[in-house]
Amino acid sequence: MTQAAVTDGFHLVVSALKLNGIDTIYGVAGIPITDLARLMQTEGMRYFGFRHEQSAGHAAAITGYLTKKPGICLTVSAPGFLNGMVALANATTNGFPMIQISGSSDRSIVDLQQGDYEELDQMNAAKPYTKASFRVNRPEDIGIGVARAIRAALSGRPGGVYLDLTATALSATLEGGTAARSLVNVVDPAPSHIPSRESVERAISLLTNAQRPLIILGKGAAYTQADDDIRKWIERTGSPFLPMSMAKGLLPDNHPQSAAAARSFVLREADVVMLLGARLNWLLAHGKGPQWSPHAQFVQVDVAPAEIDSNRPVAAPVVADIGSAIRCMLQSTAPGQITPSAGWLKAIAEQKQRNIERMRANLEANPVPMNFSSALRPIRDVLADRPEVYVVNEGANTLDFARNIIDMQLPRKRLDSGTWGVMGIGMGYAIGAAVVGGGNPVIAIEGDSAFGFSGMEVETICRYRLPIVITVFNNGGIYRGDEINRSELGDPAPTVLMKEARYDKLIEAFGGAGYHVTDRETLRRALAEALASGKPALINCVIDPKAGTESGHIQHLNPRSVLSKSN
Ligand code: ADP
Ligand code: TZD
Ligand code: MG
Repeated sequence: MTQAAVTDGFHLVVSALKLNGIDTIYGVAGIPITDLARLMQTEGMRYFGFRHEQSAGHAAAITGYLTKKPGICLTVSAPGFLNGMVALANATTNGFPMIQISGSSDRSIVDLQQGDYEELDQMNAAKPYTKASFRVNRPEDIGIGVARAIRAALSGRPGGVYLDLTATALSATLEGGTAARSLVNVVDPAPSHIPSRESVERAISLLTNAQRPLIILGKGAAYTQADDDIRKWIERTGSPFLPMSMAKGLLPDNHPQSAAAARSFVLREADVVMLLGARLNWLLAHGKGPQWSPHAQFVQVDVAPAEIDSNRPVAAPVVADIGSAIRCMLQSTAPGQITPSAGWLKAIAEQKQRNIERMRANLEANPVPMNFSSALRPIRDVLADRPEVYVVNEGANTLDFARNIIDMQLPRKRLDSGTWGVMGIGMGYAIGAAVVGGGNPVIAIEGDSAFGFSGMEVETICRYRLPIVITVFNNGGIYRGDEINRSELGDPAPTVLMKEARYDKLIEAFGGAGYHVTDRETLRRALAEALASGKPALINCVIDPKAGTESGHIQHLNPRSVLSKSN
């Protein structure tokens, strides 16, 4: 920081962030942070102004995931703060490092509930949804407040942190020398966690004795950026692996050891399962039930000690950061020491072949109107030659089909609804990836319902001229567009959306390229043209309203009334 005779809270926030290598901010301006956003730009930071704080927050969260530096979302008080909170809570749930910074109203009035402009006790409201929640009341504490937020977001299991900046602290002045001394350069904010030798030996011994090992890669493994060592480890063990959705591409989906096309089979039959940065939550049926062998034993590598034994007993916990753990394991395992049985590998290969044949038939079909598989076919083909493109994906059927059909070849290119299965990440993640993703383009594959949650950010995409192509899978509804209307008042059924909606017109309003496609070949051409242009585009893909299933692949989680006439 250049030492002025006197400075203020606004300047201190900017200096504290810059000192720690943070140069990108997403937010919505207003009292009391408008001048902060302005100052960020004049001080050389990139500030991206959104239409809704939730999308700004999602952009920040995915920035954290992709860069391993906390993504920053800047909001106004009370309602702006709350709008951002879904994204901050989602970041915490997914383990993405993010800091939401919100301005707050006069504390003396807020605390006595005397009805200030945008009054809310934000720090306490944020606590249940964050890793940590701090408030800065004095300008001289801004440096340490930012430092605590950065360390809390990045260390251990990463997550969302809330940092409350009172209007008073922002506008207060401070003598230049005192201000400079108050700033903190955070040293080693995410220190390595080296595993204990015993834990590594226990894990290796279990894997060495396994007949039917399986390695499950989660987004914790993708986040770590230990890509080469993880690949070496998988190849050294010769074990089949399954990527969770955001870990797709950590090793390419066409890697011979990938068991993705035999998922149910390997989950049911594996005798030793190594979890690498993946939780045994609902996405893995909690490790229980008919999907799993009751005799399977687990190795779990995770930086969060309390994650171990969360759903099933873990025989070999390795509490460590994945990079360090894998390095130790590679050092302690000779080539050929861990060898899956030949029968196991053969059975998986056969199972894979059967499923690949079945999928091929679906991908060859060319129905009119398009269904999910046939619309994904041209996207799959285009992406096969463009591995650097980011894929953002949300919806129900649109998510399930795309996850299975779109192969990923590079790590951290697939960004999706994640642990909560949340709708609304679409445009925020797409913008974040376009901003920090090295200039690579983004294809957002969106259900028509999912798109609606953040659709207004199309204006943001056009304003910043980002290379984002949005494909809206328009089946006229949540899950399906053909629900029979049972209302005697003539209201549309709960899952129905407008079938004739022309989402392509939306982007045209802001100068982007709109396409309306009803068949596979037109979609292929539109996508190629849009990607080649490097400009914002939206392709409205008309999908058969009857093509999907209610709740997609998670129907078993959807309670149905046993008494209702509708069943
Ligand atoms: P997925 O949804 O892909 O299965 P999860 O989000 O459920 O993945 O699990 C990710 C796990 O990875 C979390 O338990 C988290 O604590 C862990 N994790 C995140 N970063 C690291 C890291 N650097 N080293 C070890 N574990 C990590
Ligand atoms: N609200 C939020 C924030 N997250 C959610 N997951 C939901 C509501 C419930 N929900 C789903 O779980 S998927 C979905 C909703 C509303 C949308 C599915 O419709 P879609 O996809 O058009 O996006 P498909 O292709 O029609 O299935
Ligand atoms: Mg839909």
